[in-house]
Amino acid sequence: MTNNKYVLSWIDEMAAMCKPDRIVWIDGSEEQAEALRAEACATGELIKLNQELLPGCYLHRTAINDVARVEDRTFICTPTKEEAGNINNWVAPDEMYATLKKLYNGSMKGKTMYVIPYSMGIVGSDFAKIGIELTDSIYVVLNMMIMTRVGKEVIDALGDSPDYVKGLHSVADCDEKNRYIVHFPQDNTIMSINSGYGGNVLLGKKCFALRIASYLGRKEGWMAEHMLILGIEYPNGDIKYITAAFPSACGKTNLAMLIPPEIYKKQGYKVWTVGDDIAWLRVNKEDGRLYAVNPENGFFGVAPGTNDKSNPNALATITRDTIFTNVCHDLDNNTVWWEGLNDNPPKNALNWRGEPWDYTKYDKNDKVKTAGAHPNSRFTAPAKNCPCLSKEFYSTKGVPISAIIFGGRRAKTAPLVYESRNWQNGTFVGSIMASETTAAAAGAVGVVRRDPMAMLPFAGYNMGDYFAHWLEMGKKIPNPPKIFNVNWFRTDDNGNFIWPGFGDNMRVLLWILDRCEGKVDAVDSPIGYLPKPEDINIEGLEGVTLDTIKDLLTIDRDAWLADVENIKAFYAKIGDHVPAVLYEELAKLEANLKAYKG
Ligand code: GTP
Ligand code: SPV
Ligand code: MN
Repeated sequence: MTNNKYVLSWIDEMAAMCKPDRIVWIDGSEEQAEALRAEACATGELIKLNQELLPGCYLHRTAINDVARVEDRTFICTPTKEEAGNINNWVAPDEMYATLKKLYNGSMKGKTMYVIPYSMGIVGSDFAKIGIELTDSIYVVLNMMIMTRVGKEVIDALGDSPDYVKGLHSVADCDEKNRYIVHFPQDNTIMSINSGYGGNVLLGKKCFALRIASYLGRKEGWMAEHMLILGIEYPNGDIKYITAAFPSACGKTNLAMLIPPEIYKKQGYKVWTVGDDIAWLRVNKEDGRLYAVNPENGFFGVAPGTNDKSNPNALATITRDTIFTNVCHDLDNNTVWWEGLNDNPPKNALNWRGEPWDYTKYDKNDKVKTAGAHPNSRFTAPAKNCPCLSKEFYSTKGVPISAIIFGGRRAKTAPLVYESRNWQNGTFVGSIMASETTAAAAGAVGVVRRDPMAMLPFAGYNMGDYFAHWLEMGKKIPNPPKIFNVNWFRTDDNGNFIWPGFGDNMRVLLWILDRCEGKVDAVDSPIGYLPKPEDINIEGLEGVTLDTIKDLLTIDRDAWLADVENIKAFYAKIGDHVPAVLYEELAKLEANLKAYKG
């Protein structure tokens, strides 16, 4: 498909190591994809679902030991440890290449090596970057064909340039102990082995579009962030755009596709989705604003909790041409199910492991064992299926960003919303983000950890330098967005969420946009500007009163002071690359809190 000598010699080298029986180029055609689906169904890798109810939809199960990203097996192999920083796992490149070479040796024997040329961003646009993934998994090929732009036009756009990201993936034995997700930023190279799961193997996503891209962004003066992008259309037709960084499984897909509450819908407000997971951001020379594109072409979303009330747009998106991973298989009608879809769990079903499933044994305290669908089960669906997809999704220029929002899952401490004082203070607010861990990564769930800018597992270099890059970018944006922090997840004494969330988050977004326009006042507080409680519109909200909002906006001085100590320890762990101005911001926060009477 190409004469590009850099590409051809690299493929030769990788094939000599992995020893596949054959090499097949993916051209992006529907005929080829259909043949691969048929082959995967024949081997059991995919299950064809009810084509009347779910046209073009398939089910896949990963190995039981392989259901989430593996942060402790993810490495950033820069020449020096200092470049990767203390937060990332690091091994010297030569040593890591040697380790991997042994594991890849013959790992594709008896298999096919698929060559997937793909573009992150619209092929040939200024924002776009090209990658080639080599993989022995049809599941990966079919997912990449949904999540990215794949095929002949990409390799044609590359021409004879060496400027592409090399990605090698092999499922090998799916051996947990030898699972590696490795990045060599200086070599534009990603190597993944012994996994077949999502973020570990769809190399265009977290590996390229965040880890490698964040490294490139620092070098080239732009940003790669774990952010959704959405547009809010006002009744007069104006559309304002927001990006929001929340950690994995903390609500990006849901916010990106939200349906406005009735009171706004009837006035003519609309919400448009540009992206649900990753944003690439550049300064626009003409108006000096920050512009965002979504480099992906599909959604790899969390299935559990998705239903026609929480996210009807997602539900509509996944009714066709979708691959479901690790959900429950309803055998009576050959469809899929997951916890939170509805109150009718299938009676004759297989759980995510493929075993007969008894819904009456479901225990929400032990979901992994007793659930029909794995808590991190997912759908892969084309963006074009989404009923609220923004027409700007197809724009090569991106959308101008009015507000950047950070947010985490905090049962206590963080208020519903607050505004930072300026870009530097906003960078600080992002750097101190914390969230309870979720099932999106292997390990304990529900533990509060600091997750700066939701990038803890995704920054491709030293976290201190990443903060410095944020501060540098601020100096390069003549008209920067305002920066906010939100928390939809405060709970009451019984552990119930206080704020209704989902579509009603629009009420908070509108306050944020009003602040950006200078249309509404705010109250100064030790942590930043808070809304006046009456400025959060609660019209039409059952069970939420002005007192509820007041409660959601309280600052618990002692809890915050405890957080300050935790932040100090976290900054110390990141090490001496943390910019001095962030320590100044931290000192200001501490002084403000100590002086605060509540
Ligand atoms: P990744 O794809 O892992 O990056 O996740 P994400 O940030 O896109 O998260 P997603 O929107 O898929 O939401 C994850 C979980 O949070 C789902 O179970 C949702 O039901 C739940 N969730 C999303 N938004 C809200 C909200 O506003 N309130 C509450 N209480 N739960 C929410
Ligand atoms: C996340 O974990 O943030 C995801 C899913 O979006 S994965 O692609 O597995 O990283
Ligand atoms: Mn994500």
